[in-house]
Amino acid sequence: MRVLILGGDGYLGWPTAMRFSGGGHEVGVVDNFARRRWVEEAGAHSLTPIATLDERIDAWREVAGREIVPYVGDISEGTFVAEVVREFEPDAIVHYGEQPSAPWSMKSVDHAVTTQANNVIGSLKLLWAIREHAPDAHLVKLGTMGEYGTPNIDIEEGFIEIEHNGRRDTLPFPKLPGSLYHLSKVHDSNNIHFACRVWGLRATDLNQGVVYGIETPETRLDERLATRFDYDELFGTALNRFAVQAVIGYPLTVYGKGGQTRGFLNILDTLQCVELTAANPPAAGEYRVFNQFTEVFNVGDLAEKVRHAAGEHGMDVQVDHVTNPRLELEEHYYNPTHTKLLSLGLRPTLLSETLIESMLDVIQRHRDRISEDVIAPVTQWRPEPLGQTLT
Ligand code: NAD
Ligand code: USQ
Repeated sequence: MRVLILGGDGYLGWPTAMRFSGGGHEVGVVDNFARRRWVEEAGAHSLTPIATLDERIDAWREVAGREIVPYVGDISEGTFVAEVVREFEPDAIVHYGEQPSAPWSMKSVDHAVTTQANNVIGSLKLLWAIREHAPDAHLVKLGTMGEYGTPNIDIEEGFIEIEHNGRRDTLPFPKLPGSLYHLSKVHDSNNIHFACRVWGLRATDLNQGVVYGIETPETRLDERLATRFDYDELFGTALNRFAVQAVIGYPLTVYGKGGQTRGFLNILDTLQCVELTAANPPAAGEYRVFNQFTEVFNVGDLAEKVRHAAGEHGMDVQVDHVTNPRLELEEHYYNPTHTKLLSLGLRPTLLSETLIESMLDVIQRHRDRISEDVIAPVTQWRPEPLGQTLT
């Protein structure tokens, strides 16, 4: 299969590129290095030292004897992505190439506009490129569980059967995202659904939960193949941040009561899910939604798990309840369905003490690179905290 990976220099994109390439597929990666710039502008950096994309590709050739073709450019600008799709002739396109941080999207009007323009225009240009140059290609698009928000009913996989005034229909599941970033993914989903309904494209929207983990079998092959790992308030995600905080004895930053409940998955399972999805494409005109996570935790319990595993490692870790910078429900019902990837053969990598301890080991190795200054949450959802009532 010819697989084009948009965002192939990122946290998830680079390991995905190596996985497909190692599996014998022809791989192209597209990136404009925006993530590297955004993190640097925030005064932060990846915990793991990361090679340039060219160095990574050279190292992969040396280690695996395989080529990965780089395309450097911005998918939201001009005709760049159309030219790449025309030249590469992909069978599958894995689209990770977006601004992924909720707090970053809430920092200022410029950050909000950049997030939505980058994500929505980039995906829209991609849809036109597929329509014009590769109408049979399968779009595997990374969406987010946060598109649904936290409604007081069970969350289905993309669609819900509704009875209204005596009539029934199956319609897109209602969306109540909690940040302008998450909202950009809702806009994407609507555009992708439209492109399938109206142009007959085929796509799978992967509503992914929060990813954790540092290493994959491929990143371990050579230090130049490491993927990035962020722990700052903007680009670090909950469990990854807690593990870094534990290593340096920084009290774990549970926001508010810590009852916020989310779907989580290991980076190894992101790769498994994307591989399984690409191997099982939908029919022409079909728009599928898979909820991509393996376990549900609330943030407070997650912090306790890290505290306990770190304790076994001889670290004395405190858990702090800091004022929540976000506007979100801190105690709520959460029961999302996630059966479609399991029925394709997903074998979940569940969060264990051993797994947390192995993350702590890797973080220990890079301990000198950790900067405490970028950990505390400063980006507020509202100009002044107005309490935590979400309406
Ligand atoms: P990332 O920022 O590390 O990867 C995205 C990559 O896309 C970056 O390398 C960036 O430079 C590139 N990019 C962004 N805009 C681009 C553009 N206009 N043109 C070309 N390249 C562009 O983020 P990640 O954590 O690897 O996430 C990948 C995708 O998965 C994102 O779409 C994100 O929203 C989604 N996702 C991530 C998580 C998570 O926990 N990491 C969870 C759910 C969904
Ligand atoms: N949280 C804390 N303390 C922290 C960091 C986060 O309590 O130090 C809480 C947040 O308040 C939130 C939860 O943990 O309730 C998750 O926050 P997060 O920063 O780990 O994840 P989120 O902002 O939701 O975004 C991440 C990725 C994004 C992806 C999303 C999947 O950055 O790209 O779309 O996870 S999901 O959450 O399912 O929408």
